[in-house]
Amino acid sequence: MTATDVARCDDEAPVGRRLVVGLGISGRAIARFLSARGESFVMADTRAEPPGVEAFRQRYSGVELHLGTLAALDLESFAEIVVSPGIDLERAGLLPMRHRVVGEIALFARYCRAPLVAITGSNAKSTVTTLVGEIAREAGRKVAVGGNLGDAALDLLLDKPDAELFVLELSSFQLETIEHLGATCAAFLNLSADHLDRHGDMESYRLAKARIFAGAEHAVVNAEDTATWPGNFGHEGFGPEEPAPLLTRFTTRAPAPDEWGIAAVSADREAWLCRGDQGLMPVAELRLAGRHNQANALAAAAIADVMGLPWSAIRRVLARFPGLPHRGEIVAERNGVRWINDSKGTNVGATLAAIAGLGETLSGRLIWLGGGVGKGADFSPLAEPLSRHAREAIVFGRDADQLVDALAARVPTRRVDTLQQAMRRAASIARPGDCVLLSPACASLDQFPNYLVRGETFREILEQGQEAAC
Ligand code: UMA
Ligand code: ADP
Repeated sequence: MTATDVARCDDEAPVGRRLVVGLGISGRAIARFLSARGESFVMADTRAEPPGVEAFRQRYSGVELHLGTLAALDLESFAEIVVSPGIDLERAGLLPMRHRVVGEIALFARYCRAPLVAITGSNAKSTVTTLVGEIAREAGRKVAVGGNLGDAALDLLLDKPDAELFVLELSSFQLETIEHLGATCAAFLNLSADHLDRHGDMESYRLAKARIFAGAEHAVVNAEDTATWPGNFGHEGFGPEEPAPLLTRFTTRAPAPDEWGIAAVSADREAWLCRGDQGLMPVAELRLAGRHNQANALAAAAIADVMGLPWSAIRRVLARFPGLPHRGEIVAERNGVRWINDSKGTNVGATLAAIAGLGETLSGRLIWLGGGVGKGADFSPLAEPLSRHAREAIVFGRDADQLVDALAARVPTRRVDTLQQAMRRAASIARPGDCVLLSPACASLDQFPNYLVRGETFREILEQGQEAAC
């Protein structure tokens, strides 16, 4: 960021002291960014003893720190309140101050001067974000990738000042507070139930995500999921005064002339990824498996194409990208039984995609491990595919009883307490050809710090052979 940029951006920033809420990854990035710019701020966290508080005190000894309810602060005295994504504005008592509330991503948008690709959706965000970043790198661009995965957006702005392109994964929590993002390309990949405990209902969740289109030049959306289309948001997603973005759609069916999709374009009728009738590459050359990953590859190709990245780079990356850890990752093959870690399957939509992808490939049956924090979701859509593919559903964690209620009438269902117990039960009933799938359809926070630790625990139990112990 140059001095000229800072001066230009300051026009948009309110004058006065700020309140920063949250001592997590985002809050620390906001504090670092404001400090680097010499801005004064007060730091707050609604928890009495948030993790990392001592490290913060040491690093920012001159910054006033407030812990506990925000009601104890004179909120009116702050020119701007910068919240972390985990903050529920209503619960934190910030709704009356809504006009002064922004998030980390609003600060990013205020100061970012390079083109931005912004990616949201209920599922596949990390996979598509990583693919687009890899394609840009392959094409020789200086690209910075982060947001809801990896580095916080504001850390990227400080640490990669020469980036020619930013690619950000954005969650509904990060988008909820956005008024104007101004992405060169905004992608909304899919919508299925998630975070309903925070957003209340599907429409509020969808509208939070739709803010990704505010000020966007191009939109990439899912042709098979009308909930992702910007035209469906009325004036809630972006203001009536802003022109609608140019639209590109992707589908796993045969594409319309300007869409990305899958069709037989070669003489031998082989299925290809294509844009209209122009073939990009045969589906068989994709390293990622499953129909859902074909959609992800098409979304990444569509975004890369919109950003002017060459097809040769797209092809090379799609042919070699093995997928991210904890997303349909085969971690062991034992006695003819495959063990798959899909710990990032944290909602029903993700788990349905994982089951559908695997169902095509199984010679035996599926043993499904799920449970944790359901975030207000309806688990009943899992019953039909599990009744077709599963030997047993083994459920654990806080919302296990809700899973039993949703599944037991159609699928043999066993309730246990922990992941390890679930794995022992799975090992005791698995037969050669079967697949044990950890794709919990739930967040992990009742029993693990996050989904990564849940996935690592699954792997460690297998590495130590503890799934077989009694
Ligand atoms: N919290 C409080 N009081 C506070 C501040 C936080 O109780 O004052 C609680 C929140 O309710 C939450 C936790 O602390 O339970 C963390 O919240 P946070 O906003 O401080 O989170 P960060 O550490 O800043 O991490 C966030 C994202 N997490 C959430 O949105 C919950 C991270 O995504 C993201 O990597 C990071 O910003 C940087 O952008 C993680 C995530 O789980 C992977 N995201 C959700 C998802 O993908 O489904 C949205
Ligand atoms: P996100 O960042 O949105 O959580 P990820 O790329 O990390 O997305 O994938 C999370 C999970 O979503 C995966 O473990 C997989 O089960 C599921 N998934 C991946 N792609 C899709 C898709 N296109 N549609 C539905 N579910 C998907």
